[in-house]
Amino acid sequence: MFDSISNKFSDILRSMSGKSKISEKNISDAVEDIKSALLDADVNLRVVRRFINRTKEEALGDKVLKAVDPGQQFIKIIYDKMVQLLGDPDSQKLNLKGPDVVSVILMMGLQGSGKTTTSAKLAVNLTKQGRRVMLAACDLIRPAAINQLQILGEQAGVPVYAEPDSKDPVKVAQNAYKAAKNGQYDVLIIDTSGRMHLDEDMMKEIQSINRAVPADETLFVADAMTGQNAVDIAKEFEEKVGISGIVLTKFDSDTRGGAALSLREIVGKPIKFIGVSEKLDGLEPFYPDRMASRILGMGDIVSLVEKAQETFDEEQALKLQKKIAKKEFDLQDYLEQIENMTKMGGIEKLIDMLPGAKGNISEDDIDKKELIKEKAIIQSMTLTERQNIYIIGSARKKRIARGSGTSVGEVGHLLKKFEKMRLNMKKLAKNKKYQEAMMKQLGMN
Ligand SMILES: Nc1nc2c(ncn2[C@@H]2O[C@H](COP(=O)(O)OP(=O)(O)OP(=O)(O)O)[C@@H](O)[C@H]2O)c(=O)[nH]1
Ligand SMILES: [Mg+2]
Repeated sequence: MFDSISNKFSDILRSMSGKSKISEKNISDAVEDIKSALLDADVNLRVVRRFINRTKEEALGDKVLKAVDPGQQFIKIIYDKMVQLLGDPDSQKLNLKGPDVVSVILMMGLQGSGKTTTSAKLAVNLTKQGRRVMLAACDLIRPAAINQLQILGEQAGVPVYAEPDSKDPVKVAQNAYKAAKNGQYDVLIIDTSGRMHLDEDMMKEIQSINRAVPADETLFVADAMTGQNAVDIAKEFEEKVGISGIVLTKFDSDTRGGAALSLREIVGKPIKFIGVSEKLDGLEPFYPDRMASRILGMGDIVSLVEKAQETFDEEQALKLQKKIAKKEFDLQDYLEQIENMTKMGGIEKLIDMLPGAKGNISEDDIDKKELIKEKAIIQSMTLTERQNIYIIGSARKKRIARGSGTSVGEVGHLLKKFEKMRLNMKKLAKNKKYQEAMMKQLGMN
């Protein structure tokens, strides 16, 4: 799977990871290579453009150019953007009602995309989660369709509702829903017919079924090998019926990756599952981060990315240490640290890395709610006030409290706390052990 695009990405990223210095030209060249790799993989042009713009903007910033290990930072950006392109980490969950009501999953997609197989796979999956599942055979177009679902249902160990003589899939869906309700099933998966190409009858049929038996999940099933063709089809389904999630099948075959990389961005709906074999256990939840690692062709990408984050944090910590050493740490720096909090790891991680700071900066100092309030207070100060808290008298305190929606007492509290913290930091900076550790890190001994 993804062999071609993976090899290309892996080559590009490896060539960058070896570099200790990276120029703007290096980055532009690498981004161009990435662009052509994506186009070769049949990724939708709009998606390619957006991906490239997002990446280039960030990659050309200081975070890469001025980093100690620019190659790693570059790889991290590509990885992060790739994960973002593929979806949110929690998006693969199905939205089903509680177990005492019937939830409906409607399968839709072109002929041969894998709707029937995926219906049975989902049945197995949900049964394992303790759900009571029923399948509904609403493909009345292809003669063997009902029989196929019945065989799969038997393998999956779930009942199949079918009316072999009916010509009306909407009626069958309604009756299936009643049967599911009466039989106390809690999930009804409706298999529908596919056509070679999109046609109006097909859309009308699906719309009517969805109107008669409103679905909790409308899953668009697409063959991963169809490339960006799948995008136009998906858009049509999204417009006419509404898609709640995407299933990409046949990931076990050699797909170039176009559909996987285009669908989420264009349709704006999450990929929830991927089909990885013809067998009934061949359905996996879709994890954007794992897929990104696969596409980028680097088994070790996650550890590389973590390391890049660490290096970045270390650089930040180093800057902070220099300020503390020079006793220049002010409220403006403190505000920046608070803003770091919103990023993962944030200040806790920085504090961890300042030798001896843990224990001297108490847990109390990193109470998140408190920090949000503090941020508002500092933001209501002028830059001069932030740099020199001693000019803040009672009139200024009043103004700051009003501006930040806090009280004069709270402003005073922050100032006192900050003074204490800075005093501790100064003490720390005088501490011999700390100095030695810091000198070593700053490369000054
Ligand atoms: N290798 C592989 N084959 C799959 C996968 N999903 C489906 N298939 C195969 O693809 C073919 C078509 O699958 P179906 O489930 O019948 O597709 P469908 O969308 O129901 O097709 P129609 O009912 O004709 O519209 C079958 O041979 C399946 O075994 C998959 O994830 N991997
Ligand atoms: Mg089918």
